[in-house]
Amino acid sequence: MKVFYSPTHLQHNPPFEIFDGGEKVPNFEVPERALRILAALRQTTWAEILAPQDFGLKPLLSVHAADYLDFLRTAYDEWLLSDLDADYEKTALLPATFPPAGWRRKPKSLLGRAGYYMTDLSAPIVAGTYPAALASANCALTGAASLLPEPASTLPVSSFALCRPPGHHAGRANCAGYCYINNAAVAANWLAERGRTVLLDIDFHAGNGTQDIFYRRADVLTISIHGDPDGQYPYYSGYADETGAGPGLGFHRNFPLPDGTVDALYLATLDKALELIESFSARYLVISAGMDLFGGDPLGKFKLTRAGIRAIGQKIAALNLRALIVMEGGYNNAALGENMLTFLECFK
Ligand code: SP5
Ligand code: ZN
Repeated sequence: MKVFYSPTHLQHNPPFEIFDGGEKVPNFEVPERALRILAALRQTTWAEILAPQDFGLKPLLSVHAADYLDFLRTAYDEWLLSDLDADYEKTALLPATFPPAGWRRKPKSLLGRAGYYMTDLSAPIVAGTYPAALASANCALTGAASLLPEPASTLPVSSFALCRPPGHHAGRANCAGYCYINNAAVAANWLAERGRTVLLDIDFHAGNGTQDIFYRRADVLTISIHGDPDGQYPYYSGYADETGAGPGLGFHRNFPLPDGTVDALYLATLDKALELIESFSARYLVISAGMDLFGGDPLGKFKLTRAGIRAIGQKIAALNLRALIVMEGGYNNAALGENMLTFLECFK
């Protein structure tokens, strides 16, 4: 299996985040996450680890607003140059003021724009955020391109984009939840120009950025299975009655599940999602693969076992679609390499 990885992610290492409730903690989305998965892949005989190609900005601009990408590109340098009289080191840009829904003024000032584009306190912008986010998106795009051109064989083809930072909370014009550019959405949009595409999100957290991006589109079916957002991040979308809008009505589905969800309930829910995927008759499948569904994840509330992760992989792989697996969350670093290998082995 081809694996796309760029060491540029190491430049993105935000020092902290702030939890709901106000606790300031070391950022959970650390370089070690990708390094653990890379190390596990290097132990295998089947993973072919490759550098991504540079696809430029065009495929990103099909998914994200140009002004948002400009903000990501320039924000940290502006922060360093700003005359804000800070008596602390400007290691990370993070606003503390956000517009209520419907207030759409976009201030010219840096901190005004920061609150406009940054949705929560877990996605600070540091010196290396923009290059790392670009490299991450290029891993997803190169992975998507590796599913083409059609090989003579009819066997399914799968590849893995070892993306870091992750992407599924990034919307058309906002970062959030450790995510800056929505890697899976960029790849799914690119593939959708070449064939019917489904995006299935199994990260513990609702894929709210992906929902935002594709909500009015019928050409990409998006499905997310996740912890009930009424009690879990990202709180404000991911509910079962959100099924798309306008021409996209019926082409987004959410499957919220309760705290403590075990393998059996998860797999029964996955079966419903897979039925929807089969009736969509897709050619390409993008999987937002977050391993924070694993029992005991510090940011998740499910109780899935490793056997459960294998069963999820086997069921999805049995669709026999050309599949791009895109790394999202997963914060039990000691288990992350093995968990991801277990999932990927179902697709090789
Ligand atoms: C990509 C991804 O998985 N992003 C997840 C972002 C979640 N951020 C908020 C998590 C808050 C969890 N509350 C933790 C309580 C720890 N004791
Ligand atoms: Zn997550």
